[in-house]
Parts: sequence; C-alpha cells; structure tokens
Amino acid sequence: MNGRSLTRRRQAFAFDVPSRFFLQRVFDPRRDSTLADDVQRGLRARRKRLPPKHFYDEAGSLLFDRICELPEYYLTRCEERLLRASAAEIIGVARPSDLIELGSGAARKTTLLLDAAETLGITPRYHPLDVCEPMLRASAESLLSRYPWLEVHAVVADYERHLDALPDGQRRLVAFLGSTVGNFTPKRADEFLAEIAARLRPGEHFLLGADLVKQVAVLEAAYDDRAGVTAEFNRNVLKVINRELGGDFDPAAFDHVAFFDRRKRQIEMHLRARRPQRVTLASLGMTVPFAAGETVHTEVSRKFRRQDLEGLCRRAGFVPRRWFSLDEPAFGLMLCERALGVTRALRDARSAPSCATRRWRSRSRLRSARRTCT
Ligand code: SAH
Ligand code: AVI
Repeated sequence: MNGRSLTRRRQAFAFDVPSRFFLQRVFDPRRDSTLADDVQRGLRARRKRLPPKHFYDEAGSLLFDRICELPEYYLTRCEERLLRASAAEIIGVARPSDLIELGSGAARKTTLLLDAAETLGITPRYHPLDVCEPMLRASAESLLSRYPWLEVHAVVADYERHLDALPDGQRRLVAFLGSTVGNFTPKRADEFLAEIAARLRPGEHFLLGADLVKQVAVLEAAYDDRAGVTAEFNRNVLKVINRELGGDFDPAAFDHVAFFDRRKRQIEMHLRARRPQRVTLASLGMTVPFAAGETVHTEVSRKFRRQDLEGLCRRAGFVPRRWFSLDEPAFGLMLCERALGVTRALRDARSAPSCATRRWRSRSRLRSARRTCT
C-alpha cells in the first residue's frame, strides 16, 4: 500500500465503484467498538492489558503492511512462498464458489489463490472480512482491477463478535492467514475455530496459515525490528485511545518490549512505562496511574507445531486434508474439510452464541444498565 493514505485511495475509488463491489457494514467501528469496554477493563486490571484488534485503525493497518516488508518479519514471505507452491492444490481440492478471508488486511497473498482459481477455470466470489474499512476498500480496488471476472463482497465486521455474518455460498473456502490465529489465547482459538466449523457445511473447507516454533533469536527479531516499525505499531494503540477516548497518552513515554516465552510458545508484546505517570481518558472520566516500568500487555503471537494445529482443527470439527510447510524459517498451512459428523465442539458452538459474543452481550447489558443508572 506504499504508505499512501487509504482514505485518499477510497475517495478516488468512490468515483468508479464498479458493480462488482459490494460492502456490508455489520458494525460501525465508531459506534459499536469494544474499545471503551476493553480499555476500562484492561487498564483497571492488576496486570494491564489491551486486546490487539485495536492496533488496526487506518494508520495501524498501514504500519502492519510495512511490517510485512521488513527483513526480520519472515511470516508474510514464508506464507507467500508456501501459497505459491500450493495454491493450485488448495483450490483444486476446495473448488470454492466463495472465498472468504477473515482479517484480510491488504489481501497481499489472496492473489495467489485467485490466480490458481483462474488457471483452473474457477471464478469464486471474494468476501474479505476485516475491522478496517479503508483497508477493505483499498484491497478490493486492487483485486477488482486485476481480475475482470471477480466480484468482491466486503464485510466490515469484528470476527470475534460477528461470525454470524459469515457470508453464505454454495461451496465456501474460509481462509485465515498470516498466523492471526496466534493472536488468540488457546481457549479463544478453540472457540473461534469451532464457531467457524459450526457455520460451514460438511465438505466446505478451511485454510489456516500459522507460524511454527523456531529459534528464539529469529522469533524475537521479527517482533523487534531494527527500523522500529513494530515498536511504532505497538504504540499505535495508545494513539487510537487518545483519538477515540480523549486520552492524553504520551506514546514516547512507553518502550516497546517483545520476547518469546518458551513455556507458552508465544511472543508477547508489551508497552512499558518509562517513568511514573498518570493518563487521563476524558471520554471515560478515568485516570490511569502507571508506575515506572509497569507494562501493558498488548499482544500474544503464539507459535505452533504441526500437531498443535492438527489438534486445534480436529477439536473444532474439521478434518485436516493437506499440510504444506517450509522448514527455514518454519511456517505451515493446513487445509481442512468440515467434518461430516457433529462433534461436541460443533454442538456447543451451535447451541450457544460464542463466548466472545456472550461476553460482549453481557458487557453491553452492563453498559446500558450503567448508562440508565447515571
Ligand atoms: N491476513 C493478512 C493480515 C493480517 S493482520 C495477512 O496475512 O497479511 C491482521 C488483520 O486482521 C488486520 O487486517 C486487522 O484489521 C484484522 N483484524 C484484527 N482483529 C480483527 C477482528 N477482531 N475482526 C476483524 N478483523 C480483525
Ligand atoms: C496479525 N498478526 C498475525 C501479527 C503477528 O505476527 O502476530 C501482528 C504483529 N504483531 C507484531 N508484528 C506483527
């Protein structure tokens, strides 16, 4: 996206929105965002934390796109290499009428799947789903000009709460790439995949791209690059809070910290206060004290082994069909088919809204109760 403002691109696009492009807003990030709740809970906690989805406003999405180009951040290049080698087989097995991509971002690697489809004479509709609308529009624009046959039905949604908006289709392939599954805790990853499986029909497919465990030095360099782009990405969440919640965070007063926890097999990103400070969040009427050295945990990025991914997919109700991997640096792609039978995870995911949805609903109820009381 070469750093150009996505909003400017969107304005240019608005003049020639082709009939092959549709955009559905399942939520309005400015109105229905969980940011206020997440900040109230996360910054009041004994160990302060913020969920990673709030990195991705327009600036954060562009920063992530720059991360993908960094020499240290091997993930995107590895997945790209793997997809280049395996896309024909993936598309040949899944034969999708609809390609749904969760957390599609710049959709850099989607072209490899669409190229393979084109070669095989398959013309799936593409459904990118992301919280970042400017990025959805920019990526759609570039895909529509590349593929004259393509229809793009973009969905602005929070996949943690809006999986009920998973587009329908005759024979869907749901892709979750970039190792974004690693940004979930183990429990949330289980719930999330089970919810996807519950929404697919037997015979439909799920493609999961995930980073694999490797030498600590390689992992840590990928999350603490020399140019400081990841540090800027990490601090971006403070800028989002300042803008959306009337905060007065000084991002320069926080250090970027990233390390690999061998036991949990995860990179952790934190922001560490350089000095004691008090931050005011005007819209929430809240003041947050920080001791020098105190941290806010902003992201986990779990690293997997093949057996971890197989277990994750099977527990959710998928049958792994193909495994593609690279050794150096290690990265894996698992193509699964939705199982025929109904597993316990599928029954649970179907009989109740996801835990995240339940948590969100009860928090919303709490919020409106609070509003009514004050
Ligand atoms: N899949 C792309 C982008 C990965 S970055 C790749 O492999 O390069 C993670 C993407 O997920 C971002 O585009 C971000 O906006 C999106 N995202 C993060 N949390 C989300 C959520 N809860 N719901 C929807 N999209 C989310
Ligand atoms: C989107 N996600 C998979 C990235 C990752 O590697 O966990 C986000 C990221 N965080 C720091 N660098 C990149």
